[in-house]
Amino acid sequence: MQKNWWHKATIYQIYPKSFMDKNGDGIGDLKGITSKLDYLQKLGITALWLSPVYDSPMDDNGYDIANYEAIADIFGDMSDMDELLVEAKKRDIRIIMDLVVNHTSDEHAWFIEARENPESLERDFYIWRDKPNELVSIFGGSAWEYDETSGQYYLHFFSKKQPDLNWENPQLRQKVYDMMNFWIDKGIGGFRMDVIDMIGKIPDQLIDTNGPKLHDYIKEMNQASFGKHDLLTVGETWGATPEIAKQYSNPDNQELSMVFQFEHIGLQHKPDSPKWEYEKELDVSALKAMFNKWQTELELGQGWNSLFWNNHDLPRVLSMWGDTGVYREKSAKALAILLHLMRGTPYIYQGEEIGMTNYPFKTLEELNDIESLNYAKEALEKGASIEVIMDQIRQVGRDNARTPMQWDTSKNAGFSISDKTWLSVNPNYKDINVESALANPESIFYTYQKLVELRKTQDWLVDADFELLETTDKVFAYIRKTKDSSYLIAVNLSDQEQIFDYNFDVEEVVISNTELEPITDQGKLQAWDAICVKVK
Ligand code: TEU
Ligand code: CA
Repeated sequence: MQKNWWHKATIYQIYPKSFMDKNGDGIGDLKGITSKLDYLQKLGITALWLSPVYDSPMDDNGYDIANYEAIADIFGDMSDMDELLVEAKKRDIRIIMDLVVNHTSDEHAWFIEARENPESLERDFYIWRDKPNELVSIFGGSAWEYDETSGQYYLHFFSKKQPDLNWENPQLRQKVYDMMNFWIDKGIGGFRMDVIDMIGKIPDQLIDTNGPKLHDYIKEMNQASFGKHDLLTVGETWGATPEIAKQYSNPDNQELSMVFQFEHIGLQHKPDSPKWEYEKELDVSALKAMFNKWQTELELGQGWNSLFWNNHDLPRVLSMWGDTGVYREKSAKALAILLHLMRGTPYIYQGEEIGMTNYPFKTLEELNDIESLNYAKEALEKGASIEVIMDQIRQVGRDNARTPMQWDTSKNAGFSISDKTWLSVNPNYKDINVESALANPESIFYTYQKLVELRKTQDWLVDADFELLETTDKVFAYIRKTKDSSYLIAVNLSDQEQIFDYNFDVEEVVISNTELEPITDQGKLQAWDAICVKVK
């Protein structure tokens, strides 16, 4: 079975607006990222996934692209991008670009032409109808927007400024592949593919995701662009089941390296409800059952998992499922150990490695995210109270993940010298920041550093089977087994002592966030204990 570099990789996601501001305008930029490469090298990560840095009016923070082959002014220019690629390469770090091809910005030249000239080639790059149907936008309201100029409606599954592309059009598809090759020729390490499961939509049949031609398009894309190169490709697929994920990631199918599946993230909200109806407590049994399913179904050679708790669309996992009080450090390490020792490629979202938390938003004025703002407007109109809305946004709003990276204890946490940053810095930055983390050998940072190192050096993390152990509710324990060795991973996902009477003979401690003895002695796990041991 062929193995690729990304089987032993850990990927670090950067949200460019919030990582590091080098020119002092209050917004992160490419030079800022380059200036922090030594830090990232110290963490040890193999590749960076950059959320979009392309030219964009920033209606959805760059997920609305006006020019795929240019850099947004706020981030710098193409020479800054080239410099980042060169400097990253020197440190053995690859750059994964965000590929947003379900839609463009309405300010993209294709859409401008399509709108102004209904006879143009570009008209058919988008989806136009005389009458809207009942499809709704993920950001609220109808998915159809009336265009005065031509008297037709265009489809937009996200904001009005994000018209959906028409993948049925072969010329459009070729233009996308050419653009991908432009980036591949620059020497990038791969693509993260935004809502890729939506490109096969059939609006007239109300099919948004997993349309009948989806996998044909992906195979065609593979052949026409990245297939000939040793790149990492990861699709964002909210509705993927293990069956679907295998279809994408089985190497024989020549589609993608892996996909992001979101089933575990679904536990953050009430079943079959919008994300805003969040769950106060983690259902640990459900979480175990889900991971068990994904870990056993996607066997090596049959498919490959991606492993993540956080991204730029999700609340901070520590605030959601960990402990932001006395057990902040310990619970952050526990969540990391639990996830990173499973089978798949782990992803770290900026700030996760120092235990950053949600932001205490109090008013709508403090927000930037179009999804939260649209939701608040709609909910207020329907009579919801602002207190309830703000509570929901504090728990699950996307801006929680997007506040500036906390580097040190200086002004704006060292993120920017400007008086105002585009989103406020979390007031807890004096306690939670990179400088303090690096100075403390017991910090969360060093647990992540160790996990990244293990991923590179321990073959069993890739090869071993996964077997869930039967334990009490709050304990998540599993065995990774190869033909010559076994590893036990046991984590207490609560702040209460838990029984753990599994009988094991420790050969070696691989990683832990605790002293091992109490566990072996008492058959118990203390609050947020997490261990990985090689067992006889
Ligand atoms: O996200 C896809 C998506 O479906 C999200 O909008 C998701 O439903 C929501 O964030 C949950 O709160 C991708 C990007 O990751 C996101 O940032 C973009 O806004 C979106 O696509 C449109 O490009
Ligand atoms: Ca800047």
